[in-house]
Amino acid sequence: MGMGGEEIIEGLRRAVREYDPNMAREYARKAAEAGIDPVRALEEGLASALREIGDKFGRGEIFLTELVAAAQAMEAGAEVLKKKILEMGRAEYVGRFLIGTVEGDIHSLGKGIVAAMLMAAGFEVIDLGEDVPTEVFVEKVREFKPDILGLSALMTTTMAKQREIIEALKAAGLRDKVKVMVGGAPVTEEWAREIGADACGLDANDAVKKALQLVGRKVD
Ligand code: B12
Repeated sequence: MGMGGEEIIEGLRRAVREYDPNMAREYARKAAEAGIDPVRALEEGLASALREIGDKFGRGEIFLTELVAAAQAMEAGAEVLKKKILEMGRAEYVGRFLIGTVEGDIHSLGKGIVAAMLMAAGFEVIDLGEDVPTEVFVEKVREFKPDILGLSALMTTTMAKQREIIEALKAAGLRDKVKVMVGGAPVTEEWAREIGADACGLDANDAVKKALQLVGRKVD
């Protein structure tokens, strides 16, 4: 027999803590082979270690180069696990989801996981990338007519853009034509209500559940 689940999850965490993309890829493959839920491997393995590293960075205990290296390790493992998520999804089409990270913000990992999960749940996902200007979100909503617009913001300083985009949609007469979901580490239910978003996704599972509800699908 191969390794146990907990051992593999710990290996994923270690790969991020040791800034080792090869190890992350290797343990991600092991997780896939062992039939571990890829979302659990992403969240409890890779992302939990990356957030620890983020806290250390926030306290000034490590340098930006180390944060970058940890993110690269996470990304290497996430690539393998996202593929697994997509393989597992065989859902019928449920709607179109336009997603992007707001202007001034280049964080992409969480958005990428949410996008993969939404695809597996049957959404057609159009990813506008990172550092997306408010006007571009408005233009693309007009062009693609998505059912839902998802806005990712990872910093307290860029969260305000989520409000700005909702206001810009109103000014363009588009607000009642699209549902808006917000997400990212600093985003809360309270913030979503305050800025008039339709929902917020606290993690990838929560994001999928609420997105399905917004397009009128039953969720168990
Ligand atoms: C990795 C990381 C980076 C990487 C990003 C790599 C990449 N390609 O994304 C790098 C090293 C490049 C980086 C850069 C910076 N970072 Co940074 N980073 C992080 C870190 C450690 C983890 C973020 C992450 O990927 N988490 C893992 C994923 C899976 O989780 P997630 O992003 O939260 O996403 C989940 C949910 O939030 C939700 N979700 C996310 N998006 C969406 C969208 C929708 C629509 C929905 C529904 C749900 C949803 O679902 C996701 C899946 O579960 C965080 C710490 C933290 N606690 O978040 C700091 C953090 C966000 N960064 C921070 C800072 C300060 C920076 C820099 C300014 C550093 C610098 N001096 O240059 C730059 C910013 C540059 C810029 N202009 O954006 C601060 C922000 C502080 C603040 N003001 O709020 C944090 C909190 C670290 C800290 N404690 O200081 N960073």
